[in-house]
Amino acid sequence: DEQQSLLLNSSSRFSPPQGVKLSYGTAGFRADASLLPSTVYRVGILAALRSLKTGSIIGLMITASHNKVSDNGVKIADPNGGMLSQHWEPFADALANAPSPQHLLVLINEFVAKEGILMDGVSHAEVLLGRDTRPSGDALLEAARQGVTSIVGAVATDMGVLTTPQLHWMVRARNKGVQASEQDYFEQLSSSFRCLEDLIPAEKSKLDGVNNKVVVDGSNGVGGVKLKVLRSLLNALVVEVRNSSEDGGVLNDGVGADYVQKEKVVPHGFDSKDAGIRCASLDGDADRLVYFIVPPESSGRIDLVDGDKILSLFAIFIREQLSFLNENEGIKNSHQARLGVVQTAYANGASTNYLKQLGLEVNFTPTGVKYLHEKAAEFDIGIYFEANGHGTVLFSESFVGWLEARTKEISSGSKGSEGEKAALRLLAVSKLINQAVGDALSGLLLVEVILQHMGWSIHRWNELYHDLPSRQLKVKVADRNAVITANAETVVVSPPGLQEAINAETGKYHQGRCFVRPSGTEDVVRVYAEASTQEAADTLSNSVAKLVD
Ligand code: NG1
Ligand code: ZN
Repeated sequence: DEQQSLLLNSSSRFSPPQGVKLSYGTAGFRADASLLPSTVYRVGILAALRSLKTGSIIGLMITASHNKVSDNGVKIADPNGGMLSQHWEPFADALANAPSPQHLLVLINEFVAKEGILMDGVSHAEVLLGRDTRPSGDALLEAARQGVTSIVGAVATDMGVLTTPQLHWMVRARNKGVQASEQDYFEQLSSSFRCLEDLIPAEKSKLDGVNNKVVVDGSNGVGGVKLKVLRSLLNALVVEVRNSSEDGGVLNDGVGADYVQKEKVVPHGFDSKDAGIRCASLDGDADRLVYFIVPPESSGRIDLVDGDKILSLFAIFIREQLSFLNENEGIKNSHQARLGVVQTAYANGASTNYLKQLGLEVNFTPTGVKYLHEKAAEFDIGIYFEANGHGTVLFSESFVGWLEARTKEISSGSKGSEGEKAALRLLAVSKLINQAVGDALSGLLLVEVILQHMGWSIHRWNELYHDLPSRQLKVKVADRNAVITANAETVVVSPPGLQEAINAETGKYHQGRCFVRPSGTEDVVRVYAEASTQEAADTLSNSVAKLVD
């Protein structure tokens, strides 16, 4: 019929690369861009089917994040703006690796039958397409569009060049039936930021050591471009953007959040003239954010203020607001909100200790945003961050509903009690911080306004606790999946004996901690070690790397 011939016809234009096996992984498909047209086309088909199945709008983002400019990738945003449901991942793998159009058709027909997807030609499907600034993005977007429209009744809407979190935000907003243009995104972020600024305690706003300027490294990508639009809607905050895509530098080359966090060195475009000022780095698609300080002496090293410290800052602020709510509202109005924080094993041990000392509930999940996000969604307010700077703050619908009801009672003009102000602040945070995925732009605005609220400089913030020295290594092995872990990847269960050997090594070091796990995005086993000195962390990681090899 019409559908079958449409698929056969369009798929014959996109032959899969020979001898390459692709896997959806924790961050979608990623590879050298020249290998990807057929994969992106097929993910377009998958997105259209997902839209038919869910009766909702789906997102398709073309990006390879912090990877090199010649790479690209593709991932799906589900109706709520989160990652593709895990039970569709095997289908994504099968589609990408189907050797011929005929195989592809069989796979699609089987899957459609199994999932009970209605392909009556009448049902409507819509996929929002976005891409980052990579030169290969244009052609891959066209492949995605052809994939989507090879399903009868499906339309593809090109949203243009976007950050990854912007596309996720739009998908979520469209499915909630609210305004979802890029302008709406900027309006929501800037208005909730201004609301938080207006609620800064008067005595805090003029403290020493706090200035209203931040200098941002855009990784030569899309984030800097969007940040320039956003800053035009703010007045009190001065944002200087460097390494923006139109500046001509190479994407992610010696710049960006991944580089700064892993190498702990000054990115291109920054030098000792920036010593002591507040600096931040975004990654290539602006879903990661880290801060850093250039020290006065020109060693080339930086003081890193990573995702763990961003999490800690958010946790302090939110905990303070919750305690104002509880103190001032008494039992009658009080909604005992459950606050939880979520980390992975890569979180610096000093951050975990600090959060526990604050009396917070700290949870651990395996690496991968989807796991952290899912755990954080169990709380009224769930804060999650990876050390690399990907994270956000999730608010439960019931708690947002409570905040909305509570703040409606507040007569405009009189911002009343501390409890009322706290409710207004929390509601503004829920609008500022992206509820779909980690978002460097909304994260940056929240960090900035909290620092102003506290009257803190970046130095004061960085002094919350001192990171334990750590070292991360990669080991190439014959089969990385021979390493099987448990307890949020902190223990090796297979091969037998490996964990005992790791324990024996780790036990030799003061404050030693070490774990190994297979990477979800690279063909390596990662080794992470922490100890009381850098030398000890280095030696521990090296000896454990030998055990893995
Ligand atoms: P893998 O390759 O599974 O370690 C890396 C990052 C993750 C996450 C994903 C997705 C580290 C140690 N791992 O995963 O945190 O960001 O990429 O991009 O940073
Ligand atoms: Zn990214």
